[in-house]
Amino acid sequence: MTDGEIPEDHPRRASLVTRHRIEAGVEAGITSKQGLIAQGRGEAFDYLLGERTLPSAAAAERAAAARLLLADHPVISVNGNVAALVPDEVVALAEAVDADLEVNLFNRTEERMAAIATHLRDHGAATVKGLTGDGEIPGLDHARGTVDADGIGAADVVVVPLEDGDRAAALADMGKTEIVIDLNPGSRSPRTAAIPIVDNVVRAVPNVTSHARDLTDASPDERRGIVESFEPDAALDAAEAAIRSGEF
Ligand code: PTJ
Repeated sequence: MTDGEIPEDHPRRASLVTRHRIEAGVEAGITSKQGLIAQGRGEAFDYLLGERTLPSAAAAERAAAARLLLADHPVISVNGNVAALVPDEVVALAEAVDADLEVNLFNRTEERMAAIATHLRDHGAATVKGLTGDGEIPGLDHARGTVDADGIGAADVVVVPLEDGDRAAALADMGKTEIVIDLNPGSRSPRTAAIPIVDNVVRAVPNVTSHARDLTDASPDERRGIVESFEPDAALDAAEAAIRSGEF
C-alpha cells in the first residue's frame, strides 16, 4: 500500500501513513528493524499527547529555528527512522537554516549508511555527510560515536531527532548545543537538550522550517530573544502534564 492508497478521510490516516513509511524504510534497507519498535513507542506517546503540537512544543520549534539561524555550523543528524519518515522535510530544513545533513546510526552498517545517503540525495540533498567517519564523540562505545570531523565533529548546534540518550549527553559534554526531537518527555535525550521538542518528527521538522522562513529577516537580537525566553524545563513539564491529565 502507498501513502496515496490510504483513504483521505480515514480517522487514523496520519498514523497509517507514518507506519507505512517506516515499513517501506525497512524494506528499502534504510530503517533498522529496531526502528519499527522505536516508532511504536513514539506512537504511544503521540497518542497520549493527542497527536498534535502542544503550545509548548510550538514554542520549542520557534526557539529551535531561531537558534539554528544563529548557529555558525549547524548539523542535522539523520538516522534510519528520520530518513524514512521525513526525507523531503529534513532537506528543506537544512536549506532553510543552511545546515549540513549527516547520517549517524546506532545500528551502523556501510550498506545502511550508503542507502540513506542515496535516499537523501534522491530527495534533493546536495551534500550528505557521515560516510567519512573520521571524527569521534568521546565516551561512546557504539557506532553513534563515529562522526565526520567536518560535520557533527565541528558543529556548534546539532539537531538530534529520535534517539537513545547517551549520545545526547556526550554531545552536550563536548559543549555543543542540542536540539532534540522526541515524543517522550521523560527520555534522557530531551532532558539533556538545550531545546527539547516534544512532538512527532513528522510535524516538528516542517514546523521548525516554517519558523525559520518566518525569521529569515529577523535581527540577531530578535532571534536571541526568542532563544533566551524559551524555558526547556517548563516545556518538558507541560508535555508531561498534558500526558498525565489527558486533557487536550
Ligand atoms: O537508524 P538507527 O540505527 O540509528 O536506529 C534508530 C533507532 C530509533 C532505532 C534507535 O535510535 C533507537 O533504538 O532509539 P530508541 O532508544 O528506541 O529511542 C527512540 C526515541 O524516539 C523514543 O524516545 C521514542 O519515543 C521517540 N520516537 C519514536 N518515534 C518518534 C519519536 N519521536 C518523535 N517522532 C517520532 N516519530
